[in-house]
Amino acid sequence: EAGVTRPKGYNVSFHCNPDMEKHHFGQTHPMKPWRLTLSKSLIYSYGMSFAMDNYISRAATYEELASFHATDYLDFLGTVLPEPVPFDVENPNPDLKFNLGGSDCPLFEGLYDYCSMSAGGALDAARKLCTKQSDIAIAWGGGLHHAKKSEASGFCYINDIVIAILQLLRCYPRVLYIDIDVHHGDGVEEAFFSTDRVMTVSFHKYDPQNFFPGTGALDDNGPQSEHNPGSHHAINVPLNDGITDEQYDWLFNSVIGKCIEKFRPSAIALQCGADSLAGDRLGRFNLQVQGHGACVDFCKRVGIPLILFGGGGYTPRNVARAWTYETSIAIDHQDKLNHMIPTHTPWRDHFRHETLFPTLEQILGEPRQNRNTQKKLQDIVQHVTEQLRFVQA
Ligand code: ZLV
Ligand code: CA
Ligand code: ZN
Repeated sequence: EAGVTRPKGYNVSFHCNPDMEKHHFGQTHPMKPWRLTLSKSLIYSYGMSFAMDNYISRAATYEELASFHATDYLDFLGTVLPEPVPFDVENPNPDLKFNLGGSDCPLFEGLYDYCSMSAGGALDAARKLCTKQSDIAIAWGGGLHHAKKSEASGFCYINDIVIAILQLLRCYPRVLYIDIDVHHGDGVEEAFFSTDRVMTVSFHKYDPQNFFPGTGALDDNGPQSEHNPGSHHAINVPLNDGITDEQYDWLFNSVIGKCIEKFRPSAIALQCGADSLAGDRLGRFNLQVQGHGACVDFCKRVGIPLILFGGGGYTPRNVARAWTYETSIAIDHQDKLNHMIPTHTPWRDHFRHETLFPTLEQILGEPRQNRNTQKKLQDIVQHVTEQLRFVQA
């Protein structure tokens, strides 16, 4: 395609599975797997596939899922049928087995396939970094950071991130996990509580009574003991509504800059949940595509292997804009984007009523009042600096 040349700098691989995108959580559920189709359609319409290695990912095997998950959980996940849990007047809040079948984590047709395809893409991406065939590997179908060893949580059933990081640990001594989804990355944090080979950092809206999952306070740094090598390796950045690009950029640079200096990671895993964008159906922040993408750009500039995951994101057109912009950063085409005209209007004319072609940079939604003071942000950086005194690479 004219105008698209292979960048000299980085080898980028793109991992997706169109079969994953066909699944439905249910009419009213905010998680829409077709946002992946919309994102891909926008990415391809800019010709970006010509600057990357494109792979249809396979489904992860049972054994691969079992590298993190308990087998009784996997066995149940593989056999449950998408029957609605019958309503029982005697017991209106049934104890769900493995938290499966409620309104956050419904049972739907093909659930096990959906989960294993999400994990398969993440795992394929990690393997490309291990073999050094890619410098940056993209798995927008992954990023399901709430899933626990034996429990589904917050729209997540299988923790593809944990599985992919376990793969990275086979060939890299230390992995820095960064989570810019608006929710706390609790499942990934907990999985690596007891190792000093993974440092986890989550930026999120924190309001324990009113915002899911309610964990991730500034001083939540995991189990602290002299016998736990993982002590001080869980970092949390709790935020209030309405944080702006400028504040987020300053915080991200300060916090991640210090983490890299102290921890000296050999690879970075970045969860790019797009629900931290302004206008997100479930989100609370005021980030624009530029501010969200600046995190990807920062991580890329570190110059070590980088895996990009998707995650949350509940206003599909904004999700597609962010992940398209971030794909362009990976392939070093972000400066050209403004001058490029996509070859077709994406799938189902989802953008058509906005403009003839989607403007990547103008996202939908009213800004929220910013409730983050500069003082609070400085306190966060101060606390992180103190935590990192205990860390050595
Ligand atoms: O973006 O849900 O608040 C990664 C991710 O981080 C809750 N869940 C739990 C705690 C009590 N429940 C409420 C149950 C609600 C069930 C259905 C919704 C339906 C319509 C609109 C919004 C929600 C909803 N659910 C909003 N927030 C929740 C959270 C889970 C958030 C998961 C974020 C996942 C993919
Ligand atoms: Ca987060
Ligand atoms: Zn989220």
